[in-house]
Amino acid sequence: EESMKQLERQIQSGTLCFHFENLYRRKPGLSLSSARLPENMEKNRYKDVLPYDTTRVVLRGKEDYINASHVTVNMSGVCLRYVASQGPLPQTCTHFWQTVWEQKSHAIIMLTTLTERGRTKCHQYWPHPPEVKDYGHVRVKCHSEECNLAYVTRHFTLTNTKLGEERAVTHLQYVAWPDHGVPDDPTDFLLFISSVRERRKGEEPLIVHCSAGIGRTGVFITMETALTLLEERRPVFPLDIVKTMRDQRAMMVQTTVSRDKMHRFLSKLGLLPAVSSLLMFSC
Ligand code: PTR
Ligand code: PTR
Repeated sequence: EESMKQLERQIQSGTLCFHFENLYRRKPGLSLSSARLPENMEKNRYKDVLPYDTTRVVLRGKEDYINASHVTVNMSGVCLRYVASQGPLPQTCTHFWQTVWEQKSHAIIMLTTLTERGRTKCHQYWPHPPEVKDYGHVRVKCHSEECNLAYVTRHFTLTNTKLGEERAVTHLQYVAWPDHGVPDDPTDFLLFISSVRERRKGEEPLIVHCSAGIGRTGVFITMETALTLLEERRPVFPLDIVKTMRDQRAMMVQTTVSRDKMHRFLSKLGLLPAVSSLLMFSC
């Protein structure tokens, strides 16, 4: 395919990286005023990673703020919906579960471990099985926890104690993403993405988070989008995906890996140069 060849040429020549470095990290002209309200500052894990007012997730009720953004990728006939969020803090777990409930999500995709190199990256916002815990009006029961090498699958039942309604939610936590790096084994990561894709049903957004909700979350969304486009035999333009995301949440996708590492991915994956090229984006 012509577009694949073009993409490969852009990788080889370094122009893809060059254009990536020159993309704006934040869309000019968009305000961040809710995130900056004094009462909301303590709800932000990193004070330099804030949602735009236009795309932030607005909670029902008086306290309407969470550091999370609606991200919709709509290109070449493919439309995927996400909520990109920071890793919950102790004081924001309730808001996080309220988001899961109100957005009617079936799945939460977690791309970080709770600590990395002794530093906290995310609060444990769910109960251990078989415990039940209330987060505001959302009661969370964790039924099971199964691990394989790269990820953990958990099954939750959510009960809205105000409405008396129940819903099943799957938690998929990728645990093999090294700090300051890219997944070492691209096949692992691709497997994880396909197991996520199997859980998509209907229009409801997936909740995706890492620590800040920009680096690894951005890579995940890029990859799922690319795989879906490839399956539909549509061309993949990775930088268009990154730009679309940054128009909805600033700084999505953080850095690129060296060309060496990319070549290792290319040879490992063989048939999927377009996909592996996307793995060059890391956090
Ligand atoms: N100020 C933080 C830093 O760069 O140290 C913000 C930050 C933290 C940015 C983590 C990205 C991070 O990665 P991710 O979005 O994948 O959790
Ligand atoms: N994505 C970052 C970058 O290279 O810009 C790398 C990074 C990752 C920076 C995690 C900071 C991170 O968090 P912390 O400093 O809290 O470990």
